[in-house]
Amino acid sequence: MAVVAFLAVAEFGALLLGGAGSPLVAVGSAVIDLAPPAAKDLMVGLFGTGDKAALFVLMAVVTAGISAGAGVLERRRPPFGALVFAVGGALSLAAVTTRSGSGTWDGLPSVLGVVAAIVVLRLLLRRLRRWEAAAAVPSASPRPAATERRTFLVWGAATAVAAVVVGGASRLGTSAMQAAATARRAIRLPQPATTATPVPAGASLDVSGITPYVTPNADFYRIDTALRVPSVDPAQWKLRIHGAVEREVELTWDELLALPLEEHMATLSCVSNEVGGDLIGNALWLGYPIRELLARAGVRDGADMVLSRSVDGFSAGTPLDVLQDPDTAAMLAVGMNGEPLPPEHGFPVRMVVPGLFGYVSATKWVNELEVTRFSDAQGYWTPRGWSERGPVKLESRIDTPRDGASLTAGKTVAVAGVAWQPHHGVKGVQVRVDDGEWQDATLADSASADTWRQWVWRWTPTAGSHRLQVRATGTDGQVQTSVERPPAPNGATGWHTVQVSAD
Ligand SMILES: Nc1nc2c(c(=O)[nH]1)N[C@H]1C(S)=C(S)[C@@H](COP(=O)(O)O)O[C@H]1N2
Ligand SMILES: [Mo]
Repeated sequence: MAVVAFLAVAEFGALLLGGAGSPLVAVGSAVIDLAPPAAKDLMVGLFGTGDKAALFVLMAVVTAGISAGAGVLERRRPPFGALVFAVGGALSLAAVTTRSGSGTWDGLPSVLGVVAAIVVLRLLLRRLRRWEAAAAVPSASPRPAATERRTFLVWGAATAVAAVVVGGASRLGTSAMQAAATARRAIRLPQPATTATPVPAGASLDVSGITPYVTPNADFYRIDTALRVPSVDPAQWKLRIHGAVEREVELTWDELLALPLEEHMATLSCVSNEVGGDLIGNALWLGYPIRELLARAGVRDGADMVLSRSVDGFSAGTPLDVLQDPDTAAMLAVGMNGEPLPPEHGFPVRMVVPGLFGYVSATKWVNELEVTRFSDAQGYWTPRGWSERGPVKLESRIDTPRDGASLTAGKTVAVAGVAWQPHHGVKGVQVRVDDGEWQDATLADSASADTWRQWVWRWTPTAGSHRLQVRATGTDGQVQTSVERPPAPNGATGWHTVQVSAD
């Protein structure tokens, strides 16, 4: 058994040795691309924004298991164990070379990795056989069994350590990542030509445990299919606008920054957000209106969608009318809360479209806008079981007290949270206890109808266990539905409910 475990570590390490870590990243990405929506939902649901780490752990366990199996197989029936690695290598090669933006040499690590794995496997098995022979028939070996065993274990440990060190070092970073990081630090964003409405003092309620009105960048949720954050050097960045246009437009980073930029505060949320979930955040964006760029290109009749693409192959299909609407601040954003976009939020340039879920609008690391039609093209998630269109739904959330909280009977507490329907805005929030009458909460101010609003309702619980529920009303009079729906295919609905007790 120790032998099996040993082979597992050594072989897994040998696979890692395959250079820039690309086999793992590519296979993981292929898994993400091929996975059914239910699987994606499950991973995001179970692990939230830690879904990528979980995927890697899962892959490591599966790889270790297969490697151990291959070791045993190679021992019993060579060369079938080696063949397992060859097949694994071929799959990895396929995953790497079919990723968008892959170059000619990107397959090399997979090939080298497999060769390394097979060499290590053979070497270790030879050592293992010598040990076994020495143990079975002492005279068959020039050295005693204990020495052979030690040699085998030392070889095993040495290859494992070497593999982990090489694999780890090669994952630390490539020159492209360094270039993008250096460029980001050097950037001084221009002053906006049009500044956002200042955040009113009344937008933030003084309630402990409530979500802050503006989400700090470090706390902003991150959702994307990129296992490795794409590193884009702004000096190399270009946006191409093409498709059903009068003239193709190309825009460089310097040209974009020289345009009159606008600032706008908007809440961004993910279609995968569960009722009560935290895949939503509010930020001050700095960027240039997409409608101006579309006007520059001259949209031809018949188009109804813009397919935006990112450097890593993700795409989103956004309704053309939303992007052209002069009252919607759909922008090509370069700044987030006064800083250049953080790498994981799309540096150097992303889209932000108030009122639409991220998967149909918020393309990060964007480099292409194709003017087209919904009947001719699809965004990344549409063939994977998500709706073609994704307007954000009217929702509200209780931030405090938390589900399961123990309160003191007779002591007044703040029941508080946020409510949103970006682009329309929320005009009322109500709370009820144990299916009683709906009670009006106090709404905080907001900087625009594109952001969420905080709300609070003071409550003095009686002894016992209680159920708190919240619902919001939109500025259009729509009342948040009680119908419970899952995130797929176009966003969860239902009332957020928390259970608390008081004594
Ligand atoms: N390139 C790229 N952009 C993307 C995605 C992606 O997978 N790749 N995911 C989208 C989704 S589903 C959401 S909800 C938002 C999330 O943006 P954030 O990570 O900055 O919060 O980005 C959108 N833009
Ligand atoms: Mo999303």
